[in-house]
Amino acid sequence: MIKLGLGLYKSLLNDQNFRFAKQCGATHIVVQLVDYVKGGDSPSLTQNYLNGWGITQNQGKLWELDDLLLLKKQIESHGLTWAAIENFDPAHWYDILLDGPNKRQQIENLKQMLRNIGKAGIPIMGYYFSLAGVWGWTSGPKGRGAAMSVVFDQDNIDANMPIPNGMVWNMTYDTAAKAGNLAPVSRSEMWERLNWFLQEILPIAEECGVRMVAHPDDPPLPEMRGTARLFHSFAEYERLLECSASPSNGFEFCLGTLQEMPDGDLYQLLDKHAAAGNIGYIHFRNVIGKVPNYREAFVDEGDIDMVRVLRILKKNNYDGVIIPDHTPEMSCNAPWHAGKAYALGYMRGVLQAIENE
Ligand SMILES: [Mn+2]
Repeated sequence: MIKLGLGLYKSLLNDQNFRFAKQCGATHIVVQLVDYVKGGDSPSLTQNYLNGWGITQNQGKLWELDDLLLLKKQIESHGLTWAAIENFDPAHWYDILLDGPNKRQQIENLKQMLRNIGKAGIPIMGYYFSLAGVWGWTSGPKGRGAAMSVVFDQDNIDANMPIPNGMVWNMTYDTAAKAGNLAPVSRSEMWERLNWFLQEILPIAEECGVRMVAHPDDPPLPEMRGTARLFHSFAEYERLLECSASPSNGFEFCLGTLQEMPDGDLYQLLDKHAAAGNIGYIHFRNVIGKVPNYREAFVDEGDIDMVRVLRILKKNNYDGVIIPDHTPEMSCNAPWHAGKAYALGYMRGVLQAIENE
């Protein structure tokens, strides 16, 4: 059975939003513990994030088992299941991404957190191995009915703008960093860093019963801000599986980001990896266009045939979670919630329609 889930940012992890998820028909929650999307109970992706998603000050503050168990209990008190955590805090692993002096300590910290995640019974940890991170979006009333939505238009940004020192993954981790910018980082260097990370982390993940799943690069350009991006095409994304045959190695399969890539047949890619069991969970997002020009769309109006997607998942007996990804924001007092409710209603409707096919 395909499971319907909702992803919640850190500022949304409260009873009201767990009830909201339940009301929308979701059974599973994907939790974000990094405080990067701003706006409290009304978060918005359509702010200007070109100068960063904010400052993180969680260096050395690990996710402790007691805190995870407390949140789990709260989620379960609403009859929901905690399906996954999405994204490490840059404070926890900036030197792993940057190959810096603290990477040894940071990988030991990540391992300790994985042990906590495993003990708490959370089966999946999603991560995004990227230096520039999610960056380069512009936004505006570009969606259907002038809905505020995320746009990528390479002509409107300077994709070569370097990353300032003290920043990685589009978040500041060191406000006192010396002036200057990150030196360029090559593709082979990025693969080396990812491989080191996987070799260290996957054995522990396996031991703890946690699956590590990687999000593709958003936006999927081969390079941004002087740094190579690992997962900008189908072929490069699939290379992740060649790094390790561990059952704990898999995909956080973002339909929107993959559709934005210039190459390949998304349905074939999905069919292949759903059949092989390589997918941890799915970002169910639609989009119009591809790099270098696209806009994120309502789930029913984009280039992806989402009904076909769900039929492919059903055919392969996919029993993981699907969550709406960033949805266009709707004109009302709760733009984020309305966007998610719209997407979840659509997803639930299609799932019911194809259930007995
Ligand atoms: Mn995504």
